[in-house]
Amino acid sequence: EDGYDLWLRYRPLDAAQAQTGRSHVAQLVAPAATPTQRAARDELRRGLRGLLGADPGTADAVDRAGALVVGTPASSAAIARLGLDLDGLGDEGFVIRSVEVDGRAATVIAANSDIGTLYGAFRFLRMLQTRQPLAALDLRDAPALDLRLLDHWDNLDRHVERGYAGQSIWDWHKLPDWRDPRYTDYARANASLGINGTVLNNVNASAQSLTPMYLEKAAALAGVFRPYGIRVYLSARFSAPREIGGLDTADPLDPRVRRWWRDKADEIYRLIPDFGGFLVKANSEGQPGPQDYGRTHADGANMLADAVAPHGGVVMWRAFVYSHEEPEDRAKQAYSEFVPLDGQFRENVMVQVKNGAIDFQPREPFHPLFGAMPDTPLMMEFQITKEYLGFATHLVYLGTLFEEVLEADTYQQGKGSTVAKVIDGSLHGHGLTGMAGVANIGSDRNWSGSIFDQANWYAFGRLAWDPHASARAIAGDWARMTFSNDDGFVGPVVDMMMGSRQAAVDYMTPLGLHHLMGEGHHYGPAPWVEGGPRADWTSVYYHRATPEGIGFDRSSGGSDAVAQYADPVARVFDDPKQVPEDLLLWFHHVPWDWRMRSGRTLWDELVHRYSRGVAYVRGMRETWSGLAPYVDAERHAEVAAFLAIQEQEAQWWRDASIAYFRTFSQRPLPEGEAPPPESLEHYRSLSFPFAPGN
Ligand code: BDP
Repeated sequence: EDGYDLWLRYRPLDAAQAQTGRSHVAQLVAPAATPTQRAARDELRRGLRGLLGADPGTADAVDRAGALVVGTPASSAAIARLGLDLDGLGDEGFVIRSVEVDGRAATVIAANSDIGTLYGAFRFLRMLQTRQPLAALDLRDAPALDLRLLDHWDNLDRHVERGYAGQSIWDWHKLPDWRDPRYTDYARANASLGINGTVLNNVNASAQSLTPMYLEKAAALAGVFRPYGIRVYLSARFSAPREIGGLDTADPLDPRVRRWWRDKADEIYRLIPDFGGFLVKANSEGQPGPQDYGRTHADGANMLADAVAPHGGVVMWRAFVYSHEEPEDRAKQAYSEFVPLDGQFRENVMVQVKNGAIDFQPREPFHPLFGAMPDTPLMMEFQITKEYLGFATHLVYLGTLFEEVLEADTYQQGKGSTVAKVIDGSLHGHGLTGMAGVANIGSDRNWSGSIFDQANWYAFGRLAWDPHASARAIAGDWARMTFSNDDGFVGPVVDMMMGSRQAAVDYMTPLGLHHLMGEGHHYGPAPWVEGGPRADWTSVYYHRATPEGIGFDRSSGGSDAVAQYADPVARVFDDPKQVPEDLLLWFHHVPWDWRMRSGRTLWDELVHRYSRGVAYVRGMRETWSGLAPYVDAERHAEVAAFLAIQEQEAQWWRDASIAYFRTFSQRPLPEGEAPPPESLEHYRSLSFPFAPGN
C-alpha cells in the first residue's frame, strides 16, 4: 500500500456486506460502444471485483433479479423503456434508482449522456465503498458548477511551482508518443469526483506551450482524458505574439495581434476540438499583460475571448494582481482594479478570484470581490497544494478552509449572499460558473506528497461539484474509502482532520496574522523578514509589530480595506470589538494588553494560541498511533513520520515567533508557558536555502 490507489482502492467488503452487494449486482448490463461507456463499465467491473470479490459478469439484457443497468435512453433500450425523468440533470447529472426491469428487481444508473453515467458509476461505487444501503435507492444528482478544474502550476521542464509531490506528472519530453498509463489513472481519479477540466501548465506561463510541438503533446493528453469528461485548458502567456509569433507587439487592440490569437485558437481547436480555453495571469508579479500597452484587463480578456468564442471556449482571467508601484495595502488592489471593469467582459470570460485578497494564507477573510461584480461571472480559485501550510509533511485538511470561505456571507444582496451563491451563479443569475484548485499532484507514487494531502484534492473535487457540501461529511467519505470503514477509525480520524487547519493557523499565524513564512519558499517561520525589493514581500509589512502593539490597520482609520466589503460585514470588520478574533490582526493594530474575549491580554492569547497549535499536533500523533490496528503498516508509518516532523516544526514556529514578538511586547510569558529554548538569533539563522517549490 503506497497510496497510489487513492480513494479508489476497492478492497473487499466484509462477508455479509459483500453478499448483500452481490444480490444487488447479480449482473451488469452496461453498453460499451463508446470510450466513455467502456470507461464506466470497466470501472464498475474493477470496483465490483475488488469490493464484492467476484466479477458479476456482463449481459446484454436483464435476465435475472438484481441487475445493475447502466446507460442513457439512447444507449440502453431497457433504460429508454423505463421512461425515467431525466429532465434538469443536464449533461453531467445522473439518477441511481431501484426499479423493476421486465418484472425483475434492478438498479439503474441513468443519465442523459455517457459522462453522466460515468459519474453515476463512480457514485454507485462510492456508495458501496462507504457502506451505504443499496435497497430502495432514489438518488438524483448533478453538479452545481459548470467548470470544475485543476490548475497545474507545472513548467515544461517538469518543475512544479509550489509543488511538493515530486516532478510534474506530465512527461513533456516523451509526449505525445508515450502516454503514461498514469494519465488514465489521473483521469479516473478526477472523474470520480466530477472534475471536468485541467489547465496543464503554470500560470507563469511559457509561450512554448502554444507552439505546434507542445500543442501536439497537449492533444495527446486531451485524447487520454476525453473519455473521462475532462477537457484540457492552457495558461496563455500574454506576450506570446511577440515571443513566438514574430510580432513586435502584444497590444490587444492591434489587429495583427488579434488575428494572431484567432489563428492560434483555430490551430489549437484543429488539434483539440474540445479544448476548454485559456487561463491568464496578466500584469501580476512581472507577467506581461494589456496594461503594458495602456489597455485594461477587460481589453486583454476580451481579445482572447473573441479568439476562442467561435469554438465555444472560455477565458479565465485571474484577479490576482498587484502593481509594480507599492500599494498602500496590497489587499485592496484586485478590488480597486476589477470592480470598475464590471460589465465590460465578454460573455465567455470568467474572472478567477483567489479565496482571499492576499495569497492563500492559512486564514484570510473572503475576497471582497465576491459579490462585488454582479455583472461578471466570478470563478473561485483555491490552492490545494500547501504553499503556506507546511508543504506535504504537515497534516492540514483544507476541506474546512474551503468550506469556511464558501459559507462566508458577503451580504452583497442582503443576508444569505454567501460566497457559494456567488460562485454557483445563483446570487446574480450567471449561467457560466466554476471553481479551480491549484493542484497538489506530482510524480510521487502517492500523487500528492503525502496520504493526507490526497484528502485535499478529494475535498476540492467534491466541493467543486457541490459548493454547499459539508467538509466533515467529505472527510468521512475520504477516510472510509482511503483507509477503513470501521467506526473506531473513522470517528477519530475525521475529528483529527477537522481541527487540523485551525491548528496550523494557531502555530503559524494566529489571530489574523499572515504572510510570516520564510522568504520566497514560504516554509517555516520568518516574521523578521524585512527589506528587499518590495515591502509587501516582507513579514514586517504584514504584522507591523511595535512596542505598542501588533496588526495591520485595515480599518476605516487605516488603509480602509474594510470599505471594500458590504455592510454589515464592513461594520463588523471595522470594529475591533466585533471582528471575529480569528481576523483581529488582519484588520486592526491593537495594543499588546488588548482584552480578548477569553479574558486574556492579546499577548497572552497569542502565546496561548501558538502553544494550542503545537498541542493539537501532539494530540494528532497520539490519535494516529492508536489507529495502527486499522491501517496497513506502510501508510501508517509514513503518516506517523510526517506527524513527527509536523510536531517539531509546529514547535519551531511557536518558539521562533514568541522569541521574535516578545522583543516588541516586552512582556513575560503567561504562567506555565515554556520560554523558547533558543535565542532569537538562533531561529533567525535557520534557513532552507533549497526548500522546494518556488
Ligand atoms: C503565489 C505564489 C506564486 C504564484 C502566485 C500566483 O507564491 O508562486 O505564481 O501566487 O498565484 O501564491 O500567480
